[in-house]
Amino acid sequence: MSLIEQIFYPSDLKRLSITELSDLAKEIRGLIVDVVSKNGGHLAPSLGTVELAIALHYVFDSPKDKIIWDVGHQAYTHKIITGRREKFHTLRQHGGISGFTKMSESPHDAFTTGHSATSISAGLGIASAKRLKQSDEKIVVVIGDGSMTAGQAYEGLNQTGDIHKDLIVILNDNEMAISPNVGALSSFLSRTLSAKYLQDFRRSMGDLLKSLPGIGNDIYQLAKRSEESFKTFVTPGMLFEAFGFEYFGPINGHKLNHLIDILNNVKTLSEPVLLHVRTKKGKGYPPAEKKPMYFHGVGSFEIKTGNSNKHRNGIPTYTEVFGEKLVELAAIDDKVVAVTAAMPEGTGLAEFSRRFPDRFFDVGIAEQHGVTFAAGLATEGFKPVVSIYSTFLQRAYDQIVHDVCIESLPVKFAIDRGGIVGEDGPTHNGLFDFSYLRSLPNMVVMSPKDENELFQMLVTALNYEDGPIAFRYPRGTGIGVVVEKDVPPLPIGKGELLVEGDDILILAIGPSVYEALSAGSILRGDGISTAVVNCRFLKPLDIELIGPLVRKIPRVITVETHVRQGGFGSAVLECLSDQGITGYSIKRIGIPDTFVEHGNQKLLISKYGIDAAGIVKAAKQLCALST
Ligand SMILES: Cc1ncc(C[n+]2csc(CCOP(=O)(O)OP(=O)(O)O)c2C)c(N)n1
Repeated sequence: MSLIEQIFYPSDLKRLSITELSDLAKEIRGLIVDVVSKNGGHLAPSLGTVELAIALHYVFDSPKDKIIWDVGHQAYTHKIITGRREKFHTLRQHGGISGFTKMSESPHDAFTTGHSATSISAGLGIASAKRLKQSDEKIVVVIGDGSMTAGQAYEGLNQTGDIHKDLIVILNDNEMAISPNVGALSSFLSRTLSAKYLQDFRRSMGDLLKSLPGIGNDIYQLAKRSEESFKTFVTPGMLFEAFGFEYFGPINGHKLNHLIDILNNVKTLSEPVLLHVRTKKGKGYPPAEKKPMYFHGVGSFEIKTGNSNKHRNGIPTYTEVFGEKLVELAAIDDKVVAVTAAMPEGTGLAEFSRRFPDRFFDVGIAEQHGVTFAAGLATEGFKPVVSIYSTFLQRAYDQIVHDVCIESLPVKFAIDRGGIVGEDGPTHNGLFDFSYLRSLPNMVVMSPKDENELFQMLVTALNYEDGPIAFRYPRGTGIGVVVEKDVPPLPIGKGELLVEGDDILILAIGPSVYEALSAGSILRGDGISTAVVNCRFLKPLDIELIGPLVRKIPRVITVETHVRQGGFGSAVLECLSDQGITGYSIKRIGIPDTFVEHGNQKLLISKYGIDAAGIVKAAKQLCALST
């Protein structure tokens, strides 16, 4: 029997020798590669933490001791050795194992994660609660160097040092976020080599000074004091020591015996500890070691070559269209600048960064800072395009309100991954942006029905100088329409009546427009005359178009890939009410008051009835109600 088959829970690990644990690490890597090659997932991050996860569960006693994985995308080994090996083949599938740590999935998942840099705050909260309860469990947090670029990490460190709780923070340093890590901190962390030279130098200087007769020891003490202050300028420990942490490392995160020894040591300490561990992203699977960025989060692939299994149908993704067109527009307008928060590839800005390095800003995993930074650029007459996924922009809400909207600064928000994203699940779905943006004074909000309209909205945004403007588009490929070479800006606040009809009025926005068009054809086939409107603008809503249509066709359906509360349907209701329009019946199609679980994007859209079939069903119910 293989070793992995003998491991159900962490207690099973504790019976193995170090050599057996190393063999187990190999088997675990095999399982991870096998499952991710079929289901897709965060391969490179999880391959980098195999030994770390084994060592942590070998030394600590989960779930009594708490292990918190920041983001949670690197926790596949943790899942495999905490009771989920047999279900691991369902990773990221609907009803299967989540791709992130999730409290409702296992008592070993001490905190639900998905967004970066929450782990220290959560860990400190748990540690503080444990001490109030006078219990002595250990709390361990694992956070990547990429996530250490996020401000929240420092808010957590700051309080930990201040209240001096015995929290163990493990810095998993692989010099990468999704792309190579950015910022002053990342170069600071990699100064280990100079620190090592310094240590050697210090040792030989000390020996020399102490050997001087008479004054040698005094000079040595003096030198040691000044060297201490010098040391702090060059070692990565400086920062964490300043926060009140005891710093250890850096150590090799793939050497199980070292990891286990040092974890056993730090376990005995009762103060804040930062253990700096060096790991290799993609470790053990050559294609991922070679291309850690590609294998950070990957779709299904062929194990032998690492090549993607996805057969592209030639239709570009929304992200690709956005990235390509932004480059074209930036080439003719040098005021266009782009801002991303550690996701140049994911947001389609990689080519922009190569073509216009001076006008490209990767701020790190710092969405809040990125938005205020863009506001600063806008005050100087630039046209900042802030491209952030819908779910991560939630982080920067106050900055949008306070730093952008109050002064109506012309910042352009390109909001990718709006709607249901699929396998990444509830932490990553972009289902709240309509409601959080449309409530803000001065903000214009658009959502394109297809990739050509995305281009039109980008042009509209770059031409709009009166204030902030946002356009929100989904994950995945476009509809397959031709993307024109040149388009004029859209008139602000104007929708379009796509199909006339008499019995049912479908008001849609974003990619739901095509579902509405398909539903319209089906309904017409059933003798129900259906009008379809592409609203385009959530704010301002085109009441001049919608009002008379509702009066004429008082059976209304609104469709959106967004929660129903506060979204597009709500905007329509509010608008009709404000106009004093009554006497209509309405069905709002969208996500009910729930978090949407992980699973295939199409499957979930259909599950929640946001597709043509769901619209047809709602239309027939409306017709039945009013006949
Ligand atoms: C707030 C937020 N912004 C962006 C992301 C997208 N994201 C997921 S992992 C990641 C990089 C994290 O780097 P690091 O912490 O070093 O972990 P690694 O993947 O290198 O193990 C990013 C930017 C996120 N999860 N949360």
